[in-house]
Amino acid sequence: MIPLDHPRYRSLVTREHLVAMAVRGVIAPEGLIAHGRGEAFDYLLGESSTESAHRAARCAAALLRTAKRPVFSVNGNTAALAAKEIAVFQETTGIPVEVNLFHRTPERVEAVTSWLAAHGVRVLSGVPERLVPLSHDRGLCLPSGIGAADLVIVPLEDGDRCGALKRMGKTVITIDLNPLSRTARTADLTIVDEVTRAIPLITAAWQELARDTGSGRAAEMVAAIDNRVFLAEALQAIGERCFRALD
Ligand code: PTJ
Repeated sequence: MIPLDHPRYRSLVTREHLVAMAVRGVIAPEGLIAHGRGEAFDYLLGESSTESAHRAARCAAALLRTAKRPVFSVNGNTAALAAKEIAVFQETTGIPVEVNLFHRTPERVEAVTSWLAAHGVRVLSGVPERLVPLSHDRGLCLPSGIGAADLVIVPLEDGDRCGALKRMGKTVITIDLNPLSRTARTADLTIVDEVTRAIPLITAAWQELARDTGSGRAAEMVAAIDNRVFLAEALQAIGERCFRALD
């Protein structure tokens, strides 16, 4: 039992939830380690969304609104942490959701899909094919989903898929607390923020842009995106917070 007055209450409750999700097979055991890395960066960022992350989320909404066939790619950690937020995002934007796993087994695909469905997410189904040129199972995707997408959101993932998707001509948005990760540096746009905070920011920005229909604002925002600026701002935020902690 975690006491309510524990200074790290939220973090401990999340950890407990993720352990339960690992027992159910929604997240891989390795996902617990990935969460720990994310927590460390979130600690350094102050565990709240920076002004820079808010701007990046608005750019993500602009990219999504100008895309022709965007798809939201969901892995075990993202599903376990943010199923509710993904359901609201999908309800608002109508963007399809596909499950894509690194530690892929039929049982885990089913566990992640059921968990998402239980929270109201409509998950794409079909027979996956190895369409993304990778030697591991993240290369498997649905021809009508990620296979046909012009833009893919790949939260919480560090590896080679982002580069492979870009070489296929797709635009990639990621959500990653580590501004130095390979994926964060390779993506067209990185929101350096915690996934449960970042997804609602994108949803809200989508709604805000919807009120601007016809103004061409989304296209202007897309043209101005410079991902290196967002990464540099995140590193600066981390640095400033570290120095303030010493005062
Ligand atoms: O479910 P699977 O089989 O597809 O596997 C998922 C994991 C997460 C195990 C797999 O994608 C993996 O190993 O990821 P990495 O390489 O550890 O990368 C995860 C990235 O997400 C790291 O850069 C972390 O800092 C970051 N991260 C971790 N937790 C969060 C996060 N970013 C945003 N929000 C989080 N809650």
